[in-house]
Amino acid sequence: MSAGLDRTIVAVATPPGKGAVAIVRLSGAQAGTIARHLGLPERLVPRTATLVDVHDERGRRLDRGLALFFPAPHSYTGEDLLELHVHGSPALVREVVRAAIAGGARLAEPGEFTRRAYLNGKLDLHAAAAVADIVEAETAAAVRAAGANLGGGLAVRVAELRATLSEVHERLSGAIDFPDEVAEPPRAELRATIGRVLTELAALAAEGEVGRLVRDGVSVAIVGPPNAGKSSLLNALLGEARALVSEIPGTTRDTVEETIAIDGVPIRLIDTAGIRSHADRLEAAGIERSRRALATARVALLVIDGSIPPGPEARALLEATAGRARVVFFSKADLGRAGVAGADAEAVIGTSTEPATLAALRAAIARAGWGGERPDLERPHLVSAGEFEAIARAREALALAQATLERGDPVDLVAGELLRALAALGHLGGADASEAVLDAVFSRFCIGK
Ligand SMILES: Nc1nc2c(ncn2[C@@H]2O[C@H](COP(=O)(O)OP(=O)(O)OP(=O)(O)O)[C@@H](O)[C@H]2O)c(=O)[nH]1
Ligand SMILES: [Mg+2]
Repeated sequence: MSAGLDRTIVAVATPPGKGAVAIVRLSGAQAGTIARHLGLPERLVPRTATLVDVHDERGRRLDRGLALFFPAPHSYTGEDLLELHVHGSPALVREVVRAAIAGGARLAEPGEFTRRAYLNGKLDLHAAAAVADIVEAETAAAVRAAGANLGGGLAVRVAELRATLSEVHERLSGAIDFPDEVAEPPRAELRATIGRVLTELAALAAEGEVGRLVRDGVSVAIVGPPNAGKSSLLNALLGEARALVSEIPGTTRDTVEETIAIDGVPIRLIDTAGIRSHADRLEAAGIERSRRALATARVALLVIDGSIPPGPEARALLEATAGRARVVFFSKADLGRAGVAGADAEAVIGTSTEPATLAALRAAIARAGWGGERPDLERPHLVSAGEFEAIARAREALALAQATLERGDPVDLVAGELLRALAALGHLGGADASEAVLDAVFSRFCIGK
């Protein structure tokens, strides 16, 4: 996609549909020329809103709106950038874009504005990924997490670690190159320093995992025998009567999905058809979907009628989910507890209409999904797969360096591992990212961003 960087691009920056205002953006060296093509004044005062008439290529007035001109390099993309704020009509916006294309622009590809910003050194790859995250954020926590990544904070944290490792490497090199003049640094000290860096890297990886959680959310499959109260639970957690509930076993035929937030983590709840062996064809097809949801969800939320002794389906589900992240809920405690004997201590027993039961279930979902600690995302954290990989490689190299020091092997080997760790950390921020890596980051964007 690097081809065509010389062309000026145009796109609508606001979402499709009618609205008060729509923004059409142009970026590139011809932005000024194309502005005049659209009938805008010859000289727009930089970074100052100017009331203008926007015309099509044949000089017909399309709209009256605001123009904002940001000359290179002081713009989002680092190129000449023109924003036209026009009325939010899809038809009008199409005409403005068409006129800009007639004037020499080409339609931007998804994420191309931000890609140009990256290529022009306006933001690093980490911040670019955070831009996509903030647009896609579904909860307040996800917004805060992405916001923490917009600054260069991660680069600063990593630069400090690199500086520490570089210094250690330099001292080692001195001792290796001039063994007679430079004493080898004390091994205990080396191990302490590398240990500190390893701890920081482990923290970075752990915080990144939390970020991933807040961004991607956690899927929870609500499964159990028919009539156990699965749909009642979905409705109670949602706070609205979303799924049909009835006393007839086999009410839910298809999966029903809704999202709630627990501690800012988006939770995709999937209500499913009750699982039983004797079912008609339609119900059997629904049960097949239940099993698929159970297999692919991160957390299994088993709902079992606790007022009656568990049947074969309940026992089979308890056994099948024993080894994985799960929550067991014995429902209908208001009717009795004949079925809860032998339930493990983690199980929640109650009635889905009780607030205390719902609170216990939310806490149990948090524990099963992410260990239950309230995610703290105020610090910049890892975002892309490439960043996770780089940290993993650096940790691996440093762990080998530690092992070498402990064994008392020659420090040349340690120096080699330090270089590997330094190289891995150097990849963070995407300083020398390949086209494929750039494509992976920017393909997540929408057109106009
Ligand atoms: N007394 C009592 N009744 C409940 C409770 N939870 C659900 N029910 C009732 O149990 C019946 C079945 O509830 P549903 O939520 O439809 O059960 P389900 O597991 O979704 O059932 P299927 O979709 O058929 O698999 C309904 O009549 C509910 O009102 C509870 O905690 N206490
Ligand atoms: Mg149901």
